Amino acid sequence: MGLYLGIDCSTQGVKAEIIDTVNGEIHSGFAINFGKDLPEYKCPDGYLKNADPLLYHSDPLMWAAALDMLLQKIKDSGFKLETIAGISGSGQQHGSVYLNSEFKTILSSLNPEYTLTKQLESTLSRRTAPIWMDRSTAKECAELEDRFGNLLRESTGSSAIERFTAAQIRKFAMLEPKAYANTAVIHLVSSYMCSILCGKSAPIDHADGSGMNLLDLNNLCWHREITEFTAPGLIDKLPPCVPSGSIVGTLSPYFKKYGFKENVPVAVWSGDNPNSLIGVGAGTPGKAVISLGTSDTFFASMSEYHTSPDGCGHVFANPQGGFMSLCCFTNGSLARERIMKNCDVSMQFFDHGALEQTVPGNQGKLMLPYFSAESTPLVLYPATVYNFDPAQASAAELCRCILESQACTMRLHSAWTGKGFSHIRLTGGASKSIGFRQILADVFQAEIEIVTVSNSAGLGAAIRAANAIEELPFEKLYAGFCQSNEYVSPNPANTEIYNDLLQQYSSLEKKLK
Ligand code: XUL
Repeated sequence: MGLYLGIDCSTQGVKAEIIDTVNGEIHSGFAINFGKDLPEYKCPDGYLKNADPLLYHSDPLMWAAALDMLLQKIKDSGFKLETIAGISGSGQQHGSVYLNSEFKTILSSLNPEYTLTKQLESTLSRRTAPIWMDRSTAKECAELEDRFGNLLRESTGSSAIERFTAAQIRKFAMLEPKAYANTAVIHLVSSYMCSILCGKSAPIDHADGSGMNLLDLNNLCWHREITEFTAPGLIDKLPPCVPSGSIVGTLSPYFKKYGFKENVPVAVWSGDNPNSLIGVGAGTPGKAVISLGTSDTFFASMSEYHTSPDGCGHVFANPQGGFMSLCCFTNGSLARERIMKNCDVSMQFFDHGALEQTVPGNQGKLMLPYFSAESTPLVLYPATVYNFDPAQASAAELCRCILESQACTMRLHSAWTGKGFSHIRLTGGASKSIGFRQILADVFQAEIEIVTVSNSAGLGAAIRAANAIEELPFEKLYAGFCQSNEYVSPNPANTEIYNDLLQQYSSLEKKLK
């Protein structure tokens, strides 16, 4: 029994959740924001600004710097890191880090007198890391689809997807063959951060590995033909892929300076969505999850393997066993913030005033909220489309419009995952919005359950660590740490209104095609 640390390396920052399996406490609130705390890396929103609207890269050294800063912050808070019995983590999915042959040697002898950044600088064979927001690989996706067609979706759980790692690696290998040849190992954000903690190159877990278009979900091994086609010699540059419950090393002596004891076990890291599935206690089939973060995601544990017919949804290995579905809506909080900014209104108005001044269904006002390229449905170039004149609409109408439109797209594009869920767990920053909770309950005709910890990815990582290291059953950990404390029921008076709105949304979307 003890304390387990879950580190969440997300798009906009790095956070920690610590669970105490003895007394059931959760220690939260340790966070580093890339824009605010590490401005020298020039990633105010977590990525480097680029003139190309399809290109989104970030700086892997910034993630390492944030790890040092986070642990220092925890230590400075007076929390005793020597009490930590095990660690795991969570990374934004799909991002890839390219490292040369020095990586392993340098990791094995990290010097606590220097920062991680200083020591890792020379290990990058590609200075920047493409992240999940990148859409610059349409050509490579077309090549993968031409070569493998349906096999790609049936084997890897997803059609060729721009932000997934296969297309990103293929583009790099084609455009920069020398730098690719100089790459000894390609990590995901999760396995890169895990490697730093363990002081050796760490494996990728099956769940995060599923977001690469390279893992054969039939046998949970890298798919030989797909890796061979993606880039020469790729299979030798990929770390091993292991079950999400694996212990993959012990904490590098470098981290003793923060107060950790020796040989703390480290469980393999995973992606943010698989970790969130665990962090909200939904690792077995029954409940769906909506996570309202930088992107909005809808996911659920699956009772049987089936893929998304429109090619936008994904199947990943589920950290608790079996599979999970996932639909990613890139324009999540980004679109909500844009509307707030355009209307010059505060969060308070967005959530309360706007909804009180308007009626459910908003008299049919809808928009396609593609302020940046969208993953579901695939829209490569930003395009906001309204079925009314936004210049004539009030701020209240525009605010209701974005929330109802986002709920409609989530409902329509998640239909393939299962036959309607009667309970949906809500997590992420915007889950605090009372108004959005009711709209989601009404549009999905489901009971919405709000979980207490909003950083479900970090919590999921801590729970996975406790499960892997202490062998505590997931059900027991869910009962202790993943309770929901608020519930919102659908309002039957709105059923018809939202059924109509869903049809109207679907017609509007067809017009864009
Ligand atoms: C999922 C996806 C995002 C990232 C960042 O496919 O691209 O949700 O994991 O959170």
